[in-house]
Amino acid sequence: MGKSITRKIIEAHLISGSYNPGSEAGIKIDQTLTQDATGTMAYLQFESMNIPEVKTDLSVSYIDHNTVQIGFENADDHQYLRDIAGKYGIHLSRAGNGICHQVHLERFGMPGKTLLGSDSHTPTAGGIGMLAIGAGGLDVAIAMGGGAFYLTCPQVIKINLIGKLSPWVSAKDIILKVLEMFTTKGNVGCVFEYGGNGLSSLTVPERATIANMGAECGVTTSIFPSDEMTLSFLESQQRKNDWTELKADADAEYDRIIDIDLSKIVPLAATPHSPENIRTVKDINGIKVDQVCVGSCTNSSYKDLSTVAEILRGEIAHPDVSFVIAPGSKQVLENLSRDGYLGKLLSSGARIAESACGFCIGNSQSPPSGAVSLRTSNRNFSGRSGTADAGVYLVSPETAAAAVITGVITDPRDLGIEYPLIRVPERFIIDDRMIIFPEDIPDPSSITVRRGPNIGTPPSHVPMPDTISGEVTIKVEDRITTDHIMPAGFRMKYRSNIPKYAEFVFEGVDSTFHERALRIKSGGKHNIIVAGVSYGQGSSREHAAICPQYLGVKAVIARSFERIHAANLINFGIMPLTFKNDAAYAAIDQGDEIEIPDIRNTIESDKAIIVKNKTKGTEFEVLCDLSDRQRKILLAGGALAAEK
Ligand code: MIC
Ligand code: SF4
Repeated sequence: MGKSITRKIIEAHLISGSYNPGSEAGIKIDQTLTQDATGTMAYLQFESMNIPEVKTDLSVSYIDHNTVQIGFENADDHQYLRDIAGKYGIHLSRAGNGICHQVHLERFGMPGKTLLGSDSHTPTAGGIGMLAIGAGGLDVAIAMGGGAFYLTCPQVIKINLIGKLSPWVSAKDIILKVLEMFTTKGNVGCVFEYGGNGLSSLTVPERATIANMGAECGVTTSIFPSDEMTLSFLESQQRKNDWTELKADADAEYDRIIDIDLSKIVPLAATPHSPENIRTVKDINGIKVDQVCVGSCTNSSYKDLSTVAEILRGEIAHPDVSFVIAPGSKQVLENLSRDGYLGKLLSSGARIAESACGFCIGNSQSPPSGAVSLRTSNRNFSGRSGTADAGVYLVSPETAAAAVITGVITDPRDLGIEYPLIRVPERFIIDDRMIIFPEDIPDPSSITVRRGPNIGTPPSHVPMPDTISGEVTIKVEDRITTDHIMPAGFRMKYRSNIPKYAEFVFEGVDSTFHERALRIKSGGKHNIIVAGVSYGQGSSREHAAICPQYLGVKAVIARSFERIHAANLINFGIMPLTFKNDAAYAAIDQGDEIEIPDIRNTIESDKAIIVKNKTKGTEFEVLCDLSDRQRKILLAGGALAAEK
């Protein structure tokens, strides 16, 4: 039997284990990326490993998330990241150079290589044929130190894209279709591998849009072949030598194969408050729109923004619509400017935001109370925009542009104009001077790392106790995202200061959590979180594990977990336990006193884990499928402690 692309790359990078879906394998990581919001913690942990220089082929530190700089905190972080990069042989992409995933695609991504990034949308680089995986900062730090990245060897789902998209339908609509089919739950441990004749009309940035939002389905990653399209993208980036062909064998084996007929896809939208709430744009036609934001790592390419410019043709934004654009990179912005599109967008009243995450993570451009915001980004969880009661709809650039004109949700095919065909330049203006290369640093060892008052210390680790004994501090529903656990937006400036950031755990869900957790901890007891299906959806932020750990959380019992969050919990010594059935979840309440006896022994001997509910006088069994490596980490109280 032939091999999938996924299998070929994993096998070529195996350090431990074998290609055996469902079991743990360790792979070599060629490239890493971090961004500032997860990077400071990743580098604090990297520093504590005492390794003189990164051991990857390439590691890039991007400054793109927290660029608002209200107060000293973000600026302190940037300074710290700059010094760390210089000292340890890391490339630094300065604030203003663009969003990590867009810049990585343009300047560094290479087909066939592995990329590990401390951001859940790292799979964007799957658009160029990389095996690109999102992880917590500690896993990335370990990879920078030359350690393996451990993943559950995935099941590979082949998605054949057949035929051609109709005018006014674009890559965003394809991935919204995929989300409609797969939802945000139940895809942990899978990879989406794309193929089919429809690929011949999909450029690399379009493929990247699709790979980017595979993250919303919860898959390990998404990957495309490397073909002529990939070559011409790399040529446009003056990087043709980075190209290699990459394709699945004709008789490759897959766990599941599905076909999507591109010609049947219509403009779609993810409606509030989940990327899986898919409706056709026609179905929601006419809803009044207050804000339109075009940008984010999903849809901020040259083609995305020039298409919007051409649809608007200088028409001024509807008086009730605030229209914001955030080009994905300095390169995109410069080329839009050269080719006249920036001027067109300006004359349509676009508010030009920095080439950064900005509105997507809710640290700027929050919509008014109760507003409807149409965005080309990838997540519409409640509150993520910075406005608790705003409704965010995720749409294509075409659908976004239509609403800028009409002021209401509009199927762009109803605009009655011809679909603009954009000619993407064969050569972009390339200017890498906003990247500080390791070669630019004359004497790395002489660098003294500046640590402003916002830079804390790496998290400490407490070994697993003999018995977990405490209280259910909070019981939450299904699909709790890391945005619910650890809010970003204007709280994100505390990413490098754990005691401060921990004050905001579950802020939007139950603002008394922090206080109650501290009370339980100071009473010598453990905090236990009880949750529903798909706990920890969304981002890779390990703070959603570190801050609870700081508050004394020792176990999360959920109906199911998302991959990155479960790995982060283990990395910080928190047991991720799964209910065997829904009845057990239903029978437990917030405030119940819980005991998990003899837990060290149980972990070591792989025995069944029994949870005693002392309040209810009942007991039930939970599941925890651990590798030997994970057992060691949990016993030590965390991955760094286990390494020592
Ligand atoms: C996100 O889109 O939620 C983020 C902000 O990029 C996160 C990373 C973070 O929380 O810093 C992600 O996707 O991993
Ligand atoms: Fe940035 Fe948004 Fe992309 Fe996250 S999803 S990396 S916040 S643009």
